[in-house]
Amino acid sequence: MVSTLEIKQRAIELGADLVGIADLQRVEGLPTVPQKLMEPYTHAVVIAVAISPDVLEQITTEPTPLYLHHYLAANILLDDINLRLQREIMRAGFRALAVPASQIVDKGNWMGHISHKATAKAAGLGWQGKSLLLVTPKYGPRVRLATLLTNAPLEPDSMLANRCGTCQRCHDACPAAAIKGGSWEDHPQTREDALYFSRCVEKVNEDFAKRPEIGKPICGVCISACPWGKPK
Ligand code: B12
Ligand code: SF4
Ligand code: SF4
Repeated sequence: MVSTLEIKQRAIELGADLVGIADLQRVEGLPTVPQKLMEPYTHAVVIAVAISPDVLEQITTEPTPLYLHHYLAANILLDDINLRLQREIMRAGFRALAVPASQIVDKGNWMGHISHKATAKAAGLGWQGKSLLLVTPKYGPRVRLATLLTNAPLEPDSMLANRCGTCQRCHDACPAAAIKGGSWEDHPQTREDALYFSRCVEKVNEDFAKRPEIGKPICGVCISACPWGKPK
């Protein structure tokens, strides 16, 4: 047997800063790759690794090489923790699938296997802000995320309400003017409801990823602008 408490403690011991459990019924209908990805599973364990505010404070209008390295290192840590949790859950006799932190598997539609933001919201780690990022009360959007799908009978956490309020800082800071600034209680119906999606895609792929010192579709400006989790 593997208990909810054991899984959570293990995730923190391995280096996660936050961990939550989602009942997958909460994200029924979420598009995934492949479409039936969630079918064998009932729950998601969602982990977050905090991004250093010191790294992000250097970002105002564009990504830095330091952020690039930090982003890559955080992805490795997330995948490592997730793989170890997967092995422990499987040893206890359950199915488990560690979804990669940052893999794009449908480049035409810009999708990973499953949206970690959607599972993290369902696991009570935070809300989806106007930037479309997952915003946590403690670290704001300064977290990277990963999801583990399982059929182990775990106890789900409660979800959090949206706390963006009248704030528009990510909207004002975006170098591509991609954030529409709309609000919703749970999640926007489509990415287009939140973003001029192609403007963000173009900025990160055609500008930032083409810079020799960056080379990846990263940005960080909407993360750095958010008041939640920002150093005082
Ligand atoms: C492809 C991708 C991109 C693409 C497309 C982004 C996008 N918004 O989809 C590009 C290259 C543009 C990109 C840019 C960025 N990315 Co990116 N990206 C991904 C990746 C690999 C897949 C995202 C995906 O599948 N989206 C699919 C769409 C459909 O989902 P969504 O964006 O979450 O939004 C919808 C759902 O969540 C939905 N929803 C929520 N609950 C429910 C429930 C139901 C039933 C339904 C139907 C829908 C629903 O509401 C939204 C509209 O439908 C993820 C890793 C992962 N596997 O999650 C990282 C990820 C989303 N990226 C991340 C980050 C940080 C960024 C950037 C800031 C760049 C950077 N690293 O500096 C920007 C931010 C852009 C933005 N404002 O959204 C982080 C976000 C962390 C956080 N705190 O939220 C992630 C989770 C990586 C990680 N491991 O942490 N990214
Ligand atoms: S990642 Fe950059 S370009 Fe995309 S929405 Fe955020 S601030 Fe704008
Ligand atoms: S910057 Fe403001 S509006 Fe944008 S996600 Fe953070 S709290 Fe929400």
